[in-house]
Amino acid sequence: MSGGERAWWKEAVVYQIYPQSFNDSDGDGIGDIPGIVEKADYLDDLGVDVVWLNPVYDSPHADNGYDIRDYRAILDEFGTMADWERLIEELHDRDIRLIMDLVVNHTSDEHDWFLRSREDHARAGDGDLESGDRDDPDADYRDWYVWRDGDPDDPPNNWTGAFGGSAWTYDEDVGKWYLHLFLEKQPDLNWKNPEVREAVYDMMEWWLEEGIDGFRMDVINLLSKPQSLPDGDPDDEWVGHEHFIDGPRIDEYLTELTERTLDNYDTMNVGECVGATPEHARRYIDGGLDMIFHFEHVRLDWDEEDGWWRLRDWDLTEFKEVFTRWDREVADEGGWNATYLGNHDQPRIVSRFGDDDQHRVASAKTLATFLLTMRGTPYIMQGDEIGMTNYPFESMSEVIDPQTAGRVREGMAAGRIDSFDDVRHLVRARSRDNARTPVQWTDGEHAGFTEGDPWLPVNPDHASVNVADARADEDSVWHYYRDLIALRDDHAVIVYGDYDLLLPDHREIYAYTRTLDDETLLVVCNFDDGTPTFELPDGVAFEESELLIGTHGGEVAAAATATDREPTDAPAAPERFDLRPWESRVYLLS
Ligand code: TEU
Repeated sequence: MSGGERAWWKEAVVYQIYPQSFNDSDGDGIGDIPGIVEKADYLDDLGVDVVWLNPVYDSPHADNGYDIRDYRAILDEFGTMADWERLIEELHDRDIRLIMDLVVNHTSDEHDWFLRSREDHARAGDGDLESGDRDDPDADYRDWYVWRDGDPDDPPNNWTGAFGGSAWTYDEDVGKWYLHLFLEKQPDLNWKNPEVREAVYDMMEWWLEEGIDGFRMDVINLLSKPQSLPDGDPDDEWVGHEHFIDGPRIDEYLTELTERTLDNYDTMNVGECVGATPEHARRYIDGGLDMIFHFEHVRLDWDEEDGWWRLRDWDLTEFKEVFTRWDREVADEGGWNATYLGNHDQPRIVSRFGDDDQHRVASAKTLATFLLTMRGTPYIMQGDEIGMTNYPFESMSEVIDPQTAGRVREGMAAGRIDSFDDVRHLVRARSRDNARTPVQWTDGEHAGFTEGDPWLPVNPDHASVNVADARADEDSVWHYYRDLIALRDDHAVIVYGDYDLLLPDHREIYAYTRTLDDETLLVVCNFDDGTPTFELPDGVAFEESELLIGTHGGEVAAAATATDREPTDAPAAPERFDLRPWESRVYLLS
């Protein structure tokens, strides 16, 4: 059968909730768990099957929760464990599953494990730090993180952190260096130490026993670092990545992790794998992951030479090539893909892949068409279901995201830029804060997100882009998402059908078929503001056709009359038709 074995997580539509920006229930300007509970019916109405919740754990929030201080506690601003229990109950009552973020490449430097690790080095005479009170004086946490001796002026190797600067910080009190592939406040755990792995599995087990339905695993392909810590190519944007991405023991760690925890439950998991290839994906899936997030399509607009620092013009044919290759090399080989266009680390999808100006609604719908009819489990970032756009950043004071702030600071220090004016276009195009601004519920004050001062400014376009208006308008992006989600439930071909690309060289149209048994889905998306004519290539045979859904409703432009663009109620003609700007259509052929 096509599409491999059936599984609920292949059929599911996942909705990503970034808690601090979703809905604030108590007026402190920060979204919270009771705020999500208030919107449980909203999620149910939209029809999503799974919620992926970004980190809600106790954390000093140096990296918005990806720096965890206590894996088994909820951050005060987000609520309590009782609130969380209420959330999972409300979701499960509506048949919506919940997956949590698993961040175990690193912890916060305020995590008890790291505090103990420092203390134990001190106790062993490695430094001047006083040993604190300990429940278990025999335990030894020295080897829980990646510590190295060395001269305070000379880090153990040339690796850099993902957000800039060296990947090493010298701890004066301990008299050693520790590794952090992200911020100084995010020390990397030492996965070579079996005690670390056991502690992680215990924690995962604890959440699984709480009833969660799986994990999204943060930078999971970075867990294994080579013992010798070799220098990386100094010219790379992330120096050392060839050593710590897909490191020497990664397969062993992933297999052990899934066998010891997830395999004993009915769960789904998705590994975030920066720098991954289809070959990596196949191995990780063999090792127990269900699917991975790769980064190829979200790197198309990075410059080959200057990376983040220059916007690259990309072509639709490259975009098609990426998705087609991943389908052929992963899904056709018995694996499974995760389809995403945006998330909390990426700009808004309509601003990046669509047209957030003149064709905001049509292009947001076309992106939805692709996202929800491609072979793979689709992930919707909160706010994309109403076509939220990038934020019009005007000054450095608005840039909170440590990645963007770090790069701009480094650029200034290196003399690459003089002022914000020199990077405004890059911040606007790339800042991770673009997708982190509060969800726009209404056209009212702070978009109805909070009664206080929002932690991140609300996008001024909430006057016209908001949930209340979108729900009241049958032609809105929101209704279109809802209809597409519902269609997936009715047509197995959308989930399990084989994918075949049509017109690979067409620069405006992304068209493909999905085939299961005697049904074929024909998806035609105009990814541009022109009005191309679609012609069905030879070889797609059918007797009957039905227009299942289209960005411009059931009405289609008059077939094959280039001059007449007036919508008509003429029957859908899949062999040849004109497309309006950013128009998409999905036909069922049988
Ligand atoms: O992201 C991994 C990652 O590589 C991002 O840091 C980066 O934003 C990406 O390359 C896009 O440019 C994960 C989390 O999703 C992110 O929010 C965390 O900051 C990071 O890990 C550290 O935990």
